[in-house]
Amino acid sequence: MTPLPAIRPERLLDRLAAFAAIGRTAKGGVDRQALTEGDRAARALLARLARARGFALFQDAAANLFVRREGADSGLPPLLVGSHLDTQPTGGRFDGALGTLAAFELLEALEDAGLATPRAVELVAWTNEEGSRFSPGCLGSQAFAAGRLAPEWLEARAPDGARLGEELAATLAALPEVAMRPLGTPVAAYLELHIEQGPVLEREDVPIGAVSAIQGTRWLEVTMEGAAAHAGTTPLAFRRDPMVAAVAALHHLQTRVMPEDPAARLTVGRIRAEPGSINAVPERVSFSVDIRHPDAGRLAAIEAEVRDVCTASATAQDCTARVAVRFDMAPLAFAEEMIRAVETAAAKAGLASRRLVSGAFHDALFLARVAPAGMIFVPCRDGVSHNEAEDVEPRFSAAGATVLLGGALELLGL
Ligand code: HGY
Ligand code: MN
Ligand code: MN
Ligand code: MN
Repeated sequence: MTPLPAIRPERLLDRLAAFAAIGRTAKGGVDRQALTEGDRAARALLARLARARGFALFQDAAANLFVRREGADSGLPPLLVGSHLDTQPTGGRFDGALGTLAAFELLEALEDAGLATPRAVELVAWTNEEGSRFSPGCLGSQAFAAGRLAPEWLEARAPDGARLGEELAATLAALPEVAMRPLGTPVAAYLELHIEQGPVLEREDVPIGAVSAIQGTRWLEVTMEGAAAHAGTTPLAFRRDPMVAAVAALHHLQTRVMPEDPAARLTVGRIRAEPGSINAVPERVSFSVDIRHPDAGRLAAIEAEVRDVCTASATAQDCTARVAVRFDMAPLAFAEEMIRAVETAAAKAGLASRRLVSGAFHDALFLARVAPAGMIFVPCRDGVSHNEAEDVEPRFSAAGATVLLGGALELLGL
């Protein structure tokens, strides 16, 4: 009887440390933004580790990177496990990396045990989950689910001016020996381990979250336009100042939306004035609005409120306002059998679990469009994420990887 595979926690922690060193920031976080040299270095390390274990490697036109351990019937769609390697500009060591490296640990545990699985098991590292360098987020998993890379995405520009098309080509070219495969190959099921990025599990001292749903997300880009003018000579009555309009709109949004609806999340993370000169009234002010809500109707209502407030604030300053939707993901409920597979795996490992809704979006949102998808959460310290102080206790990293392996065995019927 082949012994059941087991996670080797110290090996997982070593891998996490090795990847955390790629793009490490002075404060001990990670800056490994999508399609940068750091992202390419992390992909190269994963490819090296995979080749050393004899796993097959593939990538697709969206630069999603796959590591495949063959199964008894190579014609069957694989079980897919994974997450992302790209990070926020001041990101943490675990957001994305934990799920990706726990998936690699899963493949190694299967290999160490010599366990023949009925179908292949594949790890995936999705391209540009974060969306902070290039919009939209979840670009790789969206392209995979749609079976196509939207041409307009290739024109996306990073704050440093880089064009996504070139960065994508450079990333593909950085792994020339990795075989290409079509976008959107069939998948039997998808399972992702991720840190909760919120306070619930830690506060309740529960090691495993069986994610029941993911709330909706909508990203808006607001552009207010007025007239550039001299800071010293232009009296108030002659000004058409988009900064005054933007500040009025932001004040309304920040003092009304979340206080009036505790389930709503509204974040303005980026604001830019052009030409950005200290002694010129700006011609243009643009800012980002990240809206989250578990209810699709409320998400739409908040977008409408943003539009109304921005138009009114701009008009009051004899300016104009444009609001573009950059990213739009409806709330998603995971299938009951996938939530149960996570709960069963946790119970078999003797770990307490509880269901919860994800406040963050994830690649699993798009995988759920093409296959049964599920997510496992583990606690992160103080619920902090998208912050260099992000931290996870080693016991929770091991617990998450154990449940990922257990969930995979459940889904494989083993
Ligand atoms: O923004 C998000 O929800 C994800 O963490 N990138
Ligand atoms: Mn993430
Ligand atoms: Mn993130
Ligand atoms: Mn994610």
